[in-house]
Amino acid sequence: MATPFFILWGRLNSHNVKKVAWFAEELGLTYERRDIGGQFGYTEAYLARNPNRLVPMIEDGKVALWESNTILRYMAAEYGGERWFPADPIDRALAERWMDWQFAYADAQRLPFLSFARTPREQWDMAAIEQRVAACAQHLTVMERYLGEKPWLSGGQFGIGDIPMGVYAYTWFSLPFDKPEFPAIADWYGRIKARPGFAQQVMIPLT
Ligand SMILES: N[C@@H](CCC(=O)N[C@@H](CS)C(=O)NCC(=O)O)C(=O)O
Repeated sequence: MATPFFILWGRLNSHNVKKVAWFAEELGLTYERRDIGGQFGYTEAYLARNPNRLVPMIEDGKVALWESNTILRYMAAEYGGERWFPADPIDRALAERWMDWQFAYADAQRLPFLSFARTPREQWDMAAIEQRVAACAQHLTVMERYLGEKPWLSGGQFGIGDIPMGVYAYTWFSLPFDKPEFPAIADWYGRIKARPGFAQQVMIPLT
């Protein structure tokens, strides 16, 4: 086996770890993923490098880096080149804004996800879940409009701007709650699902 480019620390049932694992596949980088966080707990050695007590973190021999979207930007710049990290600041910013936008979306989707994946059904608070699903839908209306004009969140071609919301879209489409339909998002998601790295690293049972 080729020497791994980097170590990816983090359990794969984390949305934020999935982003990095998927992007590594897109870039064709070899890496070794090590389970840590959640049910695996943390080691003192890990916490010395990432005191947030969160995953993911990568180590590539040059840097130990945490914050998933920062990791994506770093990987694109360091290992991807112009294809993944355009020199034009406007092209780059128009794609990258969807990465920051994703965090507010993730807040809205947290309760429906945690209820479905990690809470016994009899404890579901359906009123609260429905309220949060409606909040997700409100965010997605903005994305729907954009994807009616551009094929990808990154613009003309798939890029790092699509990665964070791609991961959260898998969860959205997997949730068994009543949800409005978003045709442009469904079309984009169909193309995302066809990417081998996504199928491999993201489309795993929600736990
Ligand atoms: N903003 C951080 C958030 C990281 C985060 O919240 N990670 C969650 C998993 S998605 C976590 O580490 N939870 C605690 C744990 O797994 O021990 C990032 O994007 O990397």
